Amino acid sequence: MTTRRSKRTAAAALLFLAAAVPSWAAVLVQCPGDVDGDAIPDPIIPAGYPNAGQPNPEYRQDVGCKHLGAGDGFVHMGDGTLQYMFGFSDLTGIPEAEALAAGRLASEWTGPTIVQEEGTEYYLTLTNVGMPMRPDLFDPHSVHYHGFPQTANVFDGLPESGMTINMGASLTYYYQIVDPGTYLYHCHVEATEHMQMGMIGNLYVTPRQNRLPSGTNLNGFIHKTGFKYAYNDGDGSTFYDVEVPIQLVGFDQNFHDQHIAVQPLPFADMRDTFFMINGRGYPDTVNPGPLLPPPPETGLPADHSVQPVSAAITATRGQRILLRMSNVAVTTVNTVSVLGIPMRVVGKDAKLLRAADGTDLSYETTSVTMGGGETFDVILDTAQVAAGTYFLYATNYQYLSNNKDDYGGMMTEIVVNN
Ligand SMILES: [Cu+2]
Repeated sequence: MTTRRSKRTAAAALLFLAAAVPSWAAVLVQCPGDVDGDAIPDPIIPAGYPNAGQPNPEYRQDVGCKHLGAGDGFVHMGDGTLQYMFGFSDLTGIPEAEALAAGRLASEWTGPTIVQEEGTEYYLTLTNVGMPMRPDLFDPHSVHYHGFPQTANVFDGLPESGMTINMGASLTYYYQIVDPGTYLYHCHVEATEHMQMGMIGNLYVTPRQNRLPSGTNLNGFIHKTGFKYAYNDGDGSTFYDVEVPIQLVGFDQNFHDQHIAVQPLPFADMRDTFFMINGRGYPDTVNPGPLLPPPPETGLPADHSVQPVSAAITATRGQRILLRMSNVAVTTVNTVSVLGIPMRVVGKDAKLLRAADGTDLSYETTSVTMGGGETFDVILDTAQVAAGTYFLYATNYQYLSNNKDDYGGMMTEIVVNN
């Protein structure tokens, strides 16, 4: 039997618990060799810990860590329109105790780019920092690497078969990274909604071939320390000097506006109105630095960019440019073209374009068409081109706009200097 008194006590306990929610928050970074919980392995034990200043016996070079926050935020479109979004923030380097505060409204568009080396044991901590602008929601989040071959089901981010992370909690995903290439990741919770809202980013896995001893002969191509390749090609054919991400993305203004207005979401009408590369509409794409300041609605300091990735492509004549292309737009198939610079597709969906018997399947083209979730590795060779400015642009010309503003959208510039 429940007495009035015990009811009152229960209510008081609930109130107490509600007030104490932040102390429930369980941010736990798991990263071998990381002493202070900032997701950066420490070769030397940091100050304030036993044996500070001594070499850390737990430290291993083959461990890669990252700490992402998942939550909401605001970004600016190319015409200045403010858009509400869901997204990922980079909490790597932030102490655990400060992670929830640091991730608040700090979502980046597009999500933080993660780079890991082939052969790495990769620990990714995802912390759900909550959504201050939608306190009516209690959505969990996850990380799913689309097409990633080294994922245990439990770490695949599918709500149906694996874990998702509730607000105020964190989970560390574990992967053994075996295959180099260009991958993308997204939240798989209510995937259409969360991806349209901005929960997408890229992972680049660099090949072992980058770390060969200087002077190694690759079938006639002499490797030198510092040389970089897209794949373990064995012949230098995917060698590049300059690397640029080209992430094709889009926002549907109506969907985002209905979302912050707590209105029913128009799923069937979803249709992008802002077309972007790396989270920017032209001419923001050619801004070489981070876009600043962030929208005041984020409460972030003026030097904290939530659109940090430039799409400006710059090379010196003779250099080879690797474009890590991906289509992470939810509603559109995208075709992008480059005129005037030979463009060779060397990889697709994180696979070197080569048959099992060694037949070269790479090809030259002037355009690449990408469906959602596809990635392409493309090398631009500037050896035979004149110095000048070239364009990479969507061939669906209506995508060259920032909603109602013409001359924007999915376009960037390639500047080849002498
Ligand atoms: Cu999500």
